Amino acid sequence: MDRRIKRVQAREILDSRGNPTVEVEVVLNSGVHASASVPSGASTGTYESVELRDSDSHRYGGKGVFKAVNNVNDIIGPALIGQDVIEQTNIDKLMISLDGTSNKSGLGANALCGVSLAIARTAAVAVDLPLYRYLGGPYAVLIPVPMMNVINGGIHTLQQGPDYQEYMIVPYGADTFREALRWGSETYHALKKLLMEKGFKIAVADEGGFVPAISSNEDPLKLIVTAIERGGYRPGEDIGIGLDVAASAFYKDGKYNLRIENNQLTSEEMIDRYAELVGKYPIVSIEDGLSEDDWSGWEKLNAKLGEKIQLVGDDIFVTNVQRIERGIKERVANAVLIKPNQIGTLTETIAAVKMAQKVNWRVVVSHRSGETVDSFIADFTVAMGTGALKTGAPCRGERIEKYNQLLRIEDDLREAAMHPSRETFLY
Ligand code: 2PG
Ligand code: MG
Repeated sequence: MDRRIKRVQAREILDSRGNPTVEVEVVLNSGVHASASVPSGASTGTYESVELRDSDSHRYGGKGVFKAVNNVNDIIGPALIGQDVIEQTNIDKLMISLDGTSNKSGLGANALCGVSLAIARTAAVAVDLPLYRYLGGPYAVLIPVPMMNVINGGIHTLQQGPDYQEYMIVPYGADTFREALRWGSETYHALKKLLMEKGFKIAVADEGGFVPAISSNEDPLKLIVTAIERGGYRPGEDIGIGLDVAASAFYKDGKYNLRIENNQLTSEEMIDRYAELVGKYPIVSIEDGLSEDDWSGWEKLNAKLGEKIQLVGDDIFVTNVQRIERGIKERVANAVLIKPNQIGTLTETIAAVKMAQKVNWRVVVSHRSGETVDSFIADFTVAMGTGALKTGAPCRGERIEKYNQLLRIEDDLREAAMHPSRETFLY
């Protein structure tokens, strides 16, 4: 089989929010071809690689991606013709040098990411392996626990819900992924019923979670505990709770501005609040509890809660090895969120995962709030053996597709499939 690259073709497609994004198809001399598409964030970290947009106000409010598409079609693609598609690392390195900047503002992280993921998927087809096996090898057998975002707030609801961006359920007590998904879905439906009984309008936000118009950031936790019980599960035994506070979004001049509470808190007050919440509710994970610039606050947060729960850095680390390295040295967290498009290439994403795993940090692979039906991250999570994936509520096709792909992988692995033990989430 001739694995050399014949053509790399990008196009502008739409993501789940109806905004443009990049899709890339790779064609080999043999005729084998495959494609991948790039997701897009809303609560984007300041230090993420640059997502190139056209800024042409006549198209999609300036969000068009023709520039990134052209960079693939005119610059990256021609440079890759004739390369063996399994040379992922060399291809990624070549793209990084073609881009020539430290933040991918040259060609666009969306351009690089689309190509990088499409190269991996095409290579997997060329060697006739499922993507997770191609990337992870024969011992990639750990299926993740899903972290399912069932109540949405913050930017993802255009500030119509709570200040905290994501309230997730984490069905870590299930023995298989199939069971975990069922527990999560049943709890989601119990929550829907509960919200209806309480007179809330039922609408879902970008990631499929509900958006109750609520006046407290703590009330969603109470609702979720009730929903878990009504679903027939034990809070803290079968299903825990995870938060993505996305605190960078409401951090200004050294204070955390909680809109619905009409309250401004210091880092210390936020940390005390988390300690209190962890005492009251079965919270097993807090992501971005503090801002991307509040390193000293993070250090204190980790000193206080890092032995008890998972503290995940998203905006503060942005899948960037330099920032993760600093985080490890300064002991600011015990886990990292991983999003391939935050950094740009698959090779850099894998370096970030490995750096965290080397010091026994937890790794949570993540979708973006603007998604496509591409399920790359499901395979990637298994390939890397991270044990955790957050990809929204069990609702909306672009979220469900990742969960469905994990069902397929679990079936494909048969007896070899392994699942994180309950203790993984209970420190
Ligand atoms: C996050 C993500 C995904 P966004 O903050 O973790 O949930 O949101 O893609 O908007 O950055
Ligand atoms: Mg986040």
